[in-house]
Amino acid sequence: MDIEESIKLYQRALELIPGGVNSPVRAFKSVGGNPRFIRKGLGSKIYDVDLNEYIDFIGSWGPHIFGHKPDFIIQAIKEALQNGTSFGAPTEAEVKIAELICELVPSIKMVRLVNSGTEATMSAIRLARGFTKKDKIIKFEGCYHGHSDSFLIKAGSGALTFGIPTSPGVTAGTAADTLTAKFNDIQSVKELIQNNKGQIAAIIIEPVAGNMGVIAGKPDFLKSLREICSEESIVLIFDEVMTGFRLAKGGAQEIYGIEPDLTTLGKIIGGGMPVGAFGGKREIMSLLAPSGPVYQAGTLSGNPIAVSAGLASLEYIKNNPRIYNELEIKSKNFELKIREILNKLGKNLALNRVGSMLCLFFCENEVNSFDDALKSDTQKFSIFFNHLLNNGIYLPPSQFEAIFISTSHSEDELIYTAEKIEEALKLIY
Ligand code: KE4
Repeated sequence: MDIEESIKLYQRALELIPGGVNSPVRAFKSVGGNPRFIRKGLGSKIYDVDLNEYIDFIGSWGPHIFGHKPDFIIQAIKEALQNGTSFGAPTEAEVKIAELICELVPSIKMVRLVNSGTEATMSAIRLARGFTKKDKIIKFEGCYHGHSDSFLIKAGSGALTFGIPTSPGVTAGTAADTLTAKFNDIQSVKELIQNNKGQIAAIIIEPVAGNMGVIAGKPDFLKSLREICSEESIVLIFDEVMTGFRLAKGGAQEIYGIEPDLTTLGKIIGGGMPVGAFGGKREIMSLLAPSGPVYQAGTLSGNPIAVSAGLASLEYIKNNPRIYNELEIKSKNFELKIREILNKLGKNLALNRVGSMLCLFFCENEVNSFDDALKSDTQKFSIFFNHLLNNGIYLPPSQFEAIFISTSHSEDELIYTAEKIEEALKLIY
C-alpha cells in the first residue's frame, strides 16, 4: 500500500505539531507505522491522501453513527452557513437542541452546551463541587473523561495507551482531590467513601466504559452506585460523551434504567462538529452562571454551525429510533462471526460488545475490569491492527479503544472485515 504522501505530511507535521498530531491517539504510537493523513470520508469509508480506501471503524471516535457526510447533516450545515458562522449571542438553534436533548434524555431537565467532552466533564465536576460544597471526586481506573487535570489520574484512552495514565503537570493538590476506584467493584467505592466521609462531591463514571476497550458496567454495580450517591449526597455523573445517543436514543442510562444527577454528552450531539454538553437536575444546573454562582463560559459554546449539525443528528435519531434495532442486529451478527472464528481457532479471546461498540482483547478469559484489560497483549494487537490496516480496514490504533459500527457499514463490508480478522488471528496464533 503506497502511503508516500502520508509519510511526507507526517514529516512536515512533526516539525511543528507535537508528535505530528493534534490528539495523541492519532499518532499510531502503540501500533507503529506512519499515521494515515485522511483526505475525505463518505459513508463507511475514508480515503487517505494517497487515495487508499479504508472501511472506517473509528468514525471520528464515535460521532459518526450514520457514517461520514450523511446528506441530512451536510444540508443542515450548508443552510446554517447562509446566515454566518458565529455571533456570541443566543440563537434559536440552541433552544431547539436543548429541548431535544431534554426530550430524549429525561434525566436532563436543564442543559448547557460547550465545545468538547472535556469541557463538559470539567464543568460538571465544578458544578457538583459548587452544589455540594465538597472537594473530592471519585473516578474509576481506566475510565477517560477528557484531559482536564482532575481526570488525568489513572485515565484510559490515549493516556492509558501511552502508559501515562497519571499525567505529569497535574499538581499534587489536584491529584489529592481525585480518588480512583475499581470499575465494577462497589466495595472499592464504599471504602473510599468510608475513608473520606463527607468530603466527596461527585462520582463520575462511563456507565459503559469505552476507553479501556469496551467494558459494560454491571447492572447491580451501577444500581448500587446510584443508591450510595443518594444516601451520601454525592452527585452521580454519567459520562455519556461516548455512549450518549450511541447505545440508545436515551443513552446507557435508558438501557440500565438508572437516573444520574448529571450527564455529560459529546460526539454524536455534534454530528461531527465540536459540541459537548452537560445537564441534569434543575436544582443543580440552576447554580450555573449567570443564574447562579458557579462560573462556566465559552466563546463558541452553542456555535450555530456546530449546533446545526448536532440538531440534524438528534432530529434524525428522534424520527428514526429503529436505527438502534438495526445497529443491534448488525453488530450482533458481526460479533457472532468473530466468535465463530475464535471457536474455530480454539482461542478464547475476550470479545466485549455493547450495542454498536465492541472490542477484541488480546487476552484469554473475561475482561470486566481495568486490571483484566491490562492483561491484553498489545504486541499481538499491533500485528492485528496493521494486518487489517494494510487490507483497507481502519481500526482504532490502540487496544484500549472501542470499535464503532455505523448505520452505513454494509453486510459485505462486515463479512470482508471478519475474513481479514480471521487472517490476522491466523498470523498471530
Ligand atoms: P473530547 O474532549 O475528546 O471531546 O471528549 C473527552 C471524552 C470524555 N468522556 C468520554 C467518555 C470520552 O470517550 C471522551 C473522548 N474519547 C476519546 C476516544 N476514546 C477521544 C479521542 C481522542 O482523545 O482523540
